[in-house]
Amino acid sequence: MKRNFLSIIVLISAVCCALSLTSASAQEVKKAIAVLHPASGSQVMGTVTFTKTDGGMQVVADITGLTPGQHGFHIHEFGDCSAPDATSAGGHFNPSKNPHAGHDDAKRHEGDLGNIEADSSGKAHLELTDKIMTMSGEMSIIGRGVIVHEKVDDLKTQPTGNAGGRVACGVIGVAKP
Ligand SMILES: [Cu+2]
Ligand SMILES: [Zn+2]
Repeated sequence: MKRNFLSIIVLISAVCCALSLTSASAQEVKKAIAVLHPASGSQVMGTVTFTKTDGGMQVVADITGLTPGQHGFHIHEFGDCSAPDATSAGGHFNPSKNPHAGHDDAKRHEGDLGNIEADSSGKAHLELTDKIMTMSGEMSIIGRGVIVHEKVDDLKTQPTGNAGGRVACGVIGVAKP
């Protein structure tokens, strides 16, 4: 008798758990965030948020600790910042196998966000709207890496834009809506 009671309790909690999992996965992801941490001995850190809007993906970045001027800014293939120089994040995220280019070019890596410009105090703020990024399916940016580079991206040298080393790295994760 006691045993039956116990198994009913176990069954009920299993059903509840399964139901809550289903509802969580059915909910569409509309906001993601990457928290950037210093790489290659830099002091560069910050946040990048990605928000799905009717006009496209809104990207907002706030980064500190940069040298003044422009720095290459990309989504890279892997959400792996484990290497001290962040090379573990792989190359630019490029599921469409396009050439490297600028953010506003028709053909570009999905991860090409161009440059972010730091002021004289090393702070950078960037806002842009992107028409091709997605948070679902094979081309999803969730789980990929965000990299800030040491140097300016020239938007044409293949396949990296000649932007030099990696000074910050973060992983794009699901954000609280
Ligand atoms: Cu990059
Ligand atoms: Zn690229």
